[in-house]
Amino acid sequence: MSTVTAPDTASYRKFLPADSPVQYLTPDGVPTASEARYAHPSDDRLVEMFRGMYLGRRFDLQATALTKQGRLAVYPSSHGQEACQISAAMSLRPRDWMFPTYRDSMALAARGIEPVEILAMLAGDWHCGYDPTAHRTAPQSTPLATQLLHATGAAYGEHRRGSDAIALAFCGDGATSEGDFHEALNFAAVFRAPVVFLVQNNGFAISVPFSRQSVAPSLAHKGVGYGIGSEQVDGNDPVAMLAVMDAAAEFVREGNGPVIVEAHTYRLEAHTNADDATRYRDDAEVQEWTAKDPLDRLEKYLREVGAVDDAFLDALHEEGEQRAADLRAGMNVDRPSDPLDLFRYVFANPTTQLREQQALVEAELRADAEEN
Ligand SMILES: Cc1ncc(C[n+]2csc(CCOP(=O)(O)OP(=O)(O)O)c2C)c(N)n1
Repeated sequence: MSTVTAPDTASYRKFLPADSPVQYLTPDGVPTASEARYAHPSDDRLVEMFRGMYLGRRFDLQATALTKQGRLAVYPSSHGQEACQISAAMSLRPRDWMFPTYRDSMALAARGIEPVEILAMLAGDWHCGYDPTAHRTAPQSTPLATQLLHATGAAYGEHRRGSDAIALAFCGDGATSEGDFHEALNFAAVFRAPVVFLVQNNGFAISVPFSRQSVAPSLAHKGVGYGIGSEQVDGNDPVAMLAVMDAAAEFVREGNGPVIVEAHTYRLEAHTNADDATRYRDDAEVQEWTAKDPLDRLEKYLREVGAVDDAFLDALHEEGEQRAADLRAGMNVDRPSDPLDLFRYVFANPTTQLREQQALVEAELRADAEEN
């Protein structure tokens, strides 16, 4: 018995990448004349998005500060990538799956995961901090592009079980040079796994600029070669991002196979707090992208259409500060940790080396306890 149907080439032709990134708002927040390609999101939905972006940025700022206070080992900021992450989270229903990378903490927050839990792994815990099954959200993946294969497998499994759940997987521009990226896209294409692949092209893979990553017309065009739906979008334009992500999720849900979306955005901060970005890029470039801030852009639009006002923004500011204070308090509580957990939960029958290492740690812990 085969569950594989022949690709419907007509369906993915409806979702071929535009010549230039889809844009609904100029950097000044003014609607562009073009684009009836995807349905314009309602103002209510855009207000919800603005809220997620605003709170996401406050969370990001607080997490960066926590690295300086020694409460987080490392934090990869997504300052500037709010529109990409919040639109992605909003395009999913609770029963859909999300497969994030280390940089997608804002998307996790928008999915309703507790901020303290999101930061558990980055604070040095051995586990991801939250229940991946309950939240239908995989642990944040650090090995580049591996999560794309997991997402493809999970989505294909859902499809075979007859469920209508889809998966959304994030990756960066650098990850598209990994073999796993190609394997995931090709498998998903051939077996019509319901996955949305969102590539946040933020210009850099640590210090490697995008020009050393690909010479394709766009990363979205790679999808054409796999025979899947593909689109490129201005990743700092919240309206365009939500329009495209909603359409991509819908297209996938309708059984048309996977979609790849490339979001053109920019990483405004260094790769992580351990990186010095001034060694490989000019401040002028950072300033140029700061002027394309997705939050400013959406705020201008929403004020113009009368969907938000000072009272709304003041209340949101208060809420952001309260959440930041709660996060600081939560991160200042020492987590219970047992070093022997390192040896549990991995192998049913641990290897000889692991048993030896466990005995060493146990001896060290006993010695410590006797000393104190
Ligand atoms: C398989 C693998 N190779 C190398 C690394 C080291 N590494 C960590 S982040 C990174 C850059 C990734 O860049 P990109 O995919 O563009 O994502 P971004 O960090 O910009 O969000 C590299 C090479 C890794 N984590 N995994």
